[in-house]
Amino acid sequence: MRDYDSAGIRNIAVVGHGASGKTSLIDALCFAAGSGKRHGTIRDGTALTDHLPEEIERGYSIALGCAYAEWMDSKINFIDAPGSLDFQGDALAALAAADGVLCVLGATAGVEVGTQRMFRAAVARHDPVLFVVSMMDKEFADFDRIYESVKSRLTSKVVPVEIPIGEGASFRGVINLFTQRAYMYAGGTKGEYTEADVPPECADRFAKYRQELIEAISATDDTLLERYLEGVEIDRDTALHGMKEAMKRMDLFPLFCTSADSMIGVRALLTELVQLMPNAYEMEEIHALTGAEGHNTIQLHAKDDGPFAAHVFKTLSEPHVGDVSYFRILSGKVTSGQEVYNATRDGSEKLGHLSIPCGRERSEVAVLHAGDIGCVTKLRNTHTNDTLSTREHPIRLPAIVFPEPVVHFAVRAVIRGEEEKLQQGLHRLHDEDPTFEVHYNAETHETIAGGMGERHLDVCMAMLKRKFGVQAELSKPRIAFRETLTAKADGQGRHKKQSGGRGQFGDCWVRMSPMPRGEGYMFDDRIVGGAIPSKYVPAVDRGVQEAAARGVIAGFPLVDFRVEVYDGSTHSVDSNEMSFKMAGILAFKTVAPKCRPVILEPLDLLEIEVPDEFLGDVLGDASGRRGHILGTEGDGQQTRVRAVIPQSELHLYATQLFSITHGHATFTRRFNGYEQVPGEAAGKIIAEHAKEMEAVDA
Ligand SMILES: Nc1nc2c(ncn2[C@@H]2O[C@H](COP(=O)(O)OP(=O)(O)OP(=O)(O)O)[C@@H](O)[C@H]2O)c(=O)[nH]1
Ligand SMILES: [Mg+2]
Repeated sequence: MRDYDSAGIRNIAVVGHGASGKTSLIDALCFAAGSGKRHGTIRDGTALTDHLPEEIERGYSIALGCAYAEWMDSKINFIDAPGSLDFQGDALAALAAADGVLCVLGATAGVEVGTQRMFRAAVARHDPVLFVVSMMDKEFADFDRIYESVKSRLTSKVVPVEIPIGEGASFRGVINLFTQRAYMYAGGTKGEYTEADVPPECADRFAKYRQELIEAISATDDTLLERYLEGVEIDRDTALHGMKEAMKRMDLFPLFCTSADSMIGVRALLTELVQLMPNAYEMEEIHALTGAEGHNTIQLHAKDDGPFAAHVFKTLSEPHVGDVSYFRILSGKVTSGQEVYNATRDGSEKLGHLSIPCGRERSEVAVLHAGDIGCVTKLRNTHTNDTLSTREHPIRLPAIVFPEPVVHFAVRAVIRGEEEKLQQGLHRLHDEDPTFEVHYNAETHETIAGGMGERHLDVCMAMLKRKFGVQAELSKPRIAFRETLTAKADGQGRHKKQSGGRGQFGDCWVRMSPMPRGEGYMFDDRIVGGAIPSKYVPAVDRGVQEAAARGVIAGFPLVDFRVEVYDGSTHSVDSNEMSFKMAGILAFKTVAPKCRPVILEPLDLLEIEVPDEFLGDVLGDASGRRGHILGTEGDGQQTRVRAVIPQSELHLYATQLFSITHGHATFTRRFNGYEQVPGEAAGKIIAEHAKEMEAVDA
C-alpha cells in the first residue's frame, strides 16, 4: 500500500435506511478496486464490513465498519453505517469520521425513514451528499421513480449524473451524463465494462437528463449560467468542477445507479467519488476544523506539518486482541510506535502496530498522514470520543453527541456468582457503544441497561456472551413507586416489655403530616419538660425512618412527610435507645395508616417529534398511557409534543411509537418527578406488588 497524504484521501460515510444495500455496495466497490479479496455477500456472511458474528448471523450491520479502495491515485475510506435506528449511534460516529456522504437508496424501496434521518443528519453537518440507487438488477427496479421520490421527499436539489441502461434483469450498463458515453457491463467478475456510444434506444432519455444536469449546474453559478443562456457548450471538466463546487455548498446532490450483486456501475461510482467528493484537505473549506488547546480554540489543518490530533470515533473489543480503537487524523501525521497524549484523559499512549482497517483485516503501516483513518490495539485508557494528540499540543476535539437510550430493561446474570463478570462486561460494552448505558437503581435494587431499542439490547446481550462469557437475561424493570401521606393525624407508640430481668420501655406521641412533593422527610422535636429524655429522641426518629422505608400500603418507601414528636414518657431503669426506636416504629404503624396514605409514581417528560399525519395516533396512544399532554408545537409538517407519562406505562414505548408511526417519530425522555397514582391504577399496582412479594418469599 502506498502512502497517501490528505489531498489523496476521501473519507466517505455510507448511509441509508436498513437493507438499502450499503454493506453490499462497499464490498463491491472494494472488490472492484482490489482491496477486497473476493466478492462477498450478505447471504453467505462474507461481506467485507459485516464481519462480527452477530452481523453474520442476523444479516444486517450492527457496528460501523471501515474499508478502503485505492482508485485513481486516491485512497477512498468507506465507513459503513448501520441503517437500523437501533444502531444509530454508530451511524452518527460514521458521519463524524467522514467528509462526504454516500446515501444509498434501494432500487425498489427508494426513500425510507432511515434515508430521511441520515440525509438530514448529513445536511446538518454541511456534508456533501452523493445519492446512489443500488440493486438496479432487482425485479421492479425503477430509477425514475426513485429519483422522483428523492426530489419530493428529500431535496429538490437532486440531479442524476448517471442513468441506467435497462432495469431489473435487463440492467446492463450506465450512461454518464458528463462524459456522454455508455459503459456496458462486459461480463467479468470485477465490474469490467466496455465504453460505447449512447445506445439509440436511450437517446431521448439521455438528452432529457443531460439537459436537466447542465441546467442544474449552470443555475448554481452566474458565469456558467451566462454561458448556458448564450448557448455555449459546457465541457465535461467545467461541468464536473461546477458540480463539485455546488456539492460543497449543498446546492446540488448528484444521483447515480449501481448493482452490487452484478457489479454494474461500480467502477464508475468509484471514479465519481474521487472526482466529486472533496478530499480530506479541501474539507476544511467546509468544516472549519477546530479543537481546544487548553482554553483556546484553535484551527486545525489537514496537513502533515500541523500538530498531531486524531479523534477516536469507535472502539471495538475483539476476543484475544482487546480493544481496537479507530481514529480519524484531523491534523499532523503519526508513525507506528509513536508515543501520543490523550488530552481528554491526561495520559500517555503508545501507538503500537499502527494499522489501517479493511473489514476484519488490519494491515500495519509505518506512518499515517493527516486526513486518514487508522486503528491501533491495546491502548491503556482511551475511549470513544477521546482525542489523541501530543504533550506539546494537547488538543481536544469536539465530541460526537450520541443519542440517549430510550428503552430500558433490568439485567441480571443467569448463573449465580457471575455478577461481577456481568458488571465488567456491561461497562466494556458501554465503552464500545455509548448508546448502551448501564446504571444501578438503588431503590429497586436492579441493574438497568438502556439502549436504542429491543433489538439493540438483544444484540448487546449476545455480544456479552460471546466476548465476555457471561449469559445475562433481561426483564421489565421494576418501577420505583413511593408512598406518601395526604392528611394529618396523631397517636401513640408505646413499647413495653417488663417480664423478669431488665425491661424495655419507650413511649412517644407523634403527629404526622404531608409535605410538598420533593421535600423529603422532616423530624421535629417538640418535647417539653423532658417527657422523653433528649438523648432518646433521635432513636424515635430512627424508628420512624426505618418503618417509613417499608411503607404503609404496598411496601414502597414513604416520602414527603413530617413527624413531630410532642409527648411521651420514660422509665428510669428500663428505658434505652432501642426501646425508643421501637416506640418510633410503633407510632409510625399506628399513625401513618390514619393519614390517608397514597401511592406515588415516577413520571417522565417526553418530547416526541412526529409528522402531522401520525399526530392523532400518537396523542391517542399517550392518553391511553395515562399521559398528560403539556403542549404541542408544529410547523405544518412536524409537531413536537410534550407529554408527561407515568414510567409504569412506558416500558417499550420506543417499539410502540416506531410501529404506530412507521419509524417516523423520535422522542427523548427524562425523569420529571413523582405524582399520586389515581385510585384504579393504584389498586392494580398494590395487587401486582403483593404478587411479586409472594413470588420473592416462595
Ligand atoms: N438483487 C440485489 N440484492 C442486493 C444488492 N445489494 C444488496 N442486496 C441484498 O439486499 C439485502 C440488504 O443488503 P445490505 O448490503 O445488508 O444492506 P445494508 O444497507 O447494509 O443494510 P443494514 O446494514 O441493515 O443497514 C441483502 O439481502 C443483500 O443481499 C444488489 O445489488 N442486488
Ligand atoms: Mg449494512
